[in-house]
Amino acid sequence: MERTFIMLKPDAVQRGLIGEIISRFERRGLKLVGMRFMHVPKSLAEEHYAVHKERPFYNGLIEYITSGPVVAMVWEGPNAIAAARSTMGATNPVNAAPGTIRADFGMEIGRNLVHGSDGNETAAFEIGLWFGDETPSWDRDTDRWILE
Ligand code: D4T
Repeated sequence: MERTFIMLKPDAVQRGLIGEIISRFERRGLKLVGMRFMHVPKSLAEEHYAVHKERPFYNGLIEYITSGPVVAMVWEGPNAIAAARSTMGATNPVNAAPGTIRADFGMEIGRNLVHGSDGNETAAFEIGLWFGDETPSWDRDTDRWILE
């Protein structure tokens, strides 16, 4: 089983798309194991996006992520990282495949609605950063109809 960190960014919250976006992960079969609705402190945003510190878009990105509440989540499933990223679509909505979250709701890379971990190491780092060890395991009764 794999876990991935997913965040609904402030534009998704402001536009009333929380339910719409979460339902896409849920109905696909990913299992929710952590969820927080919160304003992101600047220090947390800076740690989360530390790899982008030298990039020209960094300051705008920090401003955007801290501009309003977000929904931080952890989802679990086989290949959860890749499954979540394919549900989200390409980073830049203009390149995202139709039917993905970013194509269906987004226009520009700086307002791309959702974040998802891009690999195992990133997922472990991000889950630890946002949730510590507060991601409960639970048995889902429908698993045998979703996973072989
Ligand atoms: P996130 O991290 O938001 O899921 O996006 P990705 O993992 O798909 O993409 P990323 O790390 O390359 O970019 C992080 C974040 O920065 C914004 N961004 C990125 C931006 O505003 N302008 C840019 O030119 C790039 C490359 C969007 C996502």
